[in-house]
Amino acid sequence: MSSIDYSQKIPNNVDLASDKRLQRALEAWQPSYIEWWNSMGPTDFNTKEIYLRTAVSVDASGWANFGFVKMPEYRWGIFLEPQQQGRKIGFGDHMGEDAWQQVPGEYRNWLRRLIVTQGDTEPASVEQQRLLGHTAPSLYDLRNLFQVNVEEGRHLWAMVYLLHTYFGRDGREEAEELLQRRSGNPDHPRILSTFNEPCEDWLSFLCFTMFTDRDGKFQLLTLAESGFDPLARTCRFMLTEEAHHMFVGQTGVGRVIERTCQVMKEHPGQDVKQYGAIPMEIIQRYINFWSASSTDLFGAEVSSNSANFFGAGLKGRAYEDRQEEHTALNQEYALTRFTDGKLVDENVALRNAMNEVLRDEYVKDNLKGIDYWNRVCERYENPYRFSLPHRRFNRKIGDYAAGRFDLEGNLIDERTWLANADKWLPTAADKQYVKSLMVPCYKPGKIAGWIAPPPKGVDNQAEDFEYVRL
Ligand code: BYC
Ligand code: FE
Ligand code: FE
Repeated sequence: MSSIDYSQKIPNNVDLASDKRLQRALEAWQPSYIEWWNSMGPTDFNTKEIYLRTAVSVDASGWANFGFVKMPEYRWGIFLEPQQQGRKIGFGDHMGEDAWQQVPGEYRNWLRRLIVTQGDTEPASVEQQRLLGHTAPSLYDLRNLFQVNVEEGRHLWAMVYLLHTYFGRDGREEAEELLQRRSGNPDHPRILSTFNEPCEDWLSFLCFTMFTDRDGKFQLLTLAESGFDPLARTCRFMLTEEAHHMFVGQTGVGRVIERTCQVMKEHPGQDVKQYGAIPMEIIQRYINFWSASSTDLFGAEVSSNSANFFGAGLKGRAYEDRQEEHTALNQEYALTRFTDGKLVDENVALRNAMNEVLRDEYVKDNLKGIDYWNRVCERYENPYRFSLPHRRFNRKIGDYAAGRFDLEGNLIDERTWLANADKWLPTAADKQYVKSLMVPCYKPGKIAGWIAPPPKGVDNQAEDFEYVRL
């Protein structure tokens, strides 16, 4: 079944109505979710009508449905890709066995932990972004923010569905807790690092959707391979939503760069700040911060968890089908480790390096984004070039957290770090300047002075379309 039943209280394509107990449990969680949204979501815009897309089916054409919706009335629901008959587990120790339709008992805790960690990031991001609606550079951008927010809300639904359906009482408890942790709260924080970082201005938001949502893409790709079939199916559908989030980030930062290029062209040799644009160096420092923090989200370079998840068939590699070999046994991965203050080349068992294998894919994908931004510079004949910091730069998780590394990944001492940190990471003055630009621009068709307009409207709407009725 690929079409989605919207006549139900909880829209779904999993025939929820046929399982009354589950339906009741989810309907009992629904008010807690709405309460969370109404306190921790973009609350000041709850009464506004927003031009949002809603999935009508899980097919490629299912996204063509746009309309005005108030966010608390968004039809959050449960959408899984259709089950493939006879699907087999594609990697690890259970390779070739039938994919699991129920939780395999011996892996229950690992699986629950993966689902909870994934689920926790979704509401966290909504909390991080909850005030950005007050300062969007245009109605187009405001609408994109809210589209991302409601879809992250739906991603939480996706994980809660799995917890309720397959994990019984402790699953329901975890689902409650997903609504209780709070981004940045020192007593009850979100699970993963980046999801506790403040995201208070739009340049941060655009970097977040570029780099942090891209971690989402790669983690979802690995879970889309899972031997636990319901997880794989839900992640495949989530990936179609994720693509838009990264589009917002990549093109958004591109438009900031474009605006700076325009100002530099019009006023050669002058400080672009005089004209309300964001200097390239500040953009680069924001890139450095958010890309490094998001690089942490892949976990430690050498991780027995990652080996266990892979061996058990719970979490594969991205695009596992492109691999020649799927057990990852008796193979090694060459890694530069950082131990006792020294960088040392070492071969580690491939399964233990799965976090790093995935990080490799992530870095490659990020580099494509950097190229895209540099093409914007080229188009304006601007000599500035952006770069991706080395994966060792400013890490808080894994081997490299124990040392200091420059943007090229060279080991440096603390003095060199302190002497350069202001060149590499956003300074208090940078943040203050960026914040000073954050004034809302909500006239249809108008755009704030620090970002270029989008080349094309959402759903091909005209330039002056009123995406949000304020
Ligand atoms: N921050 O063995 P290790 C998204 C912990 S984003 C804090 O390397 P593992 C989205 C780790 O939990 C995608 N703690 O860990 C994007 C472990 O803790 P314990 C989210 C961290 O398990 C934007 C210890 O350190 N999905 O969807 O191999 C908007 C040892 O580390 C961090 C997933 O993450 C960190 N950065 O790898 C909205 C997928 N890194 O056992 C949404 C599910 C590690 O000592 N999660 N630790 O208590 C996983 O696959 C794994 O949990 C991780 C960590 C890859 C995150
Ligand atoms: Fe998400
Ligand atoms: Fe996302």
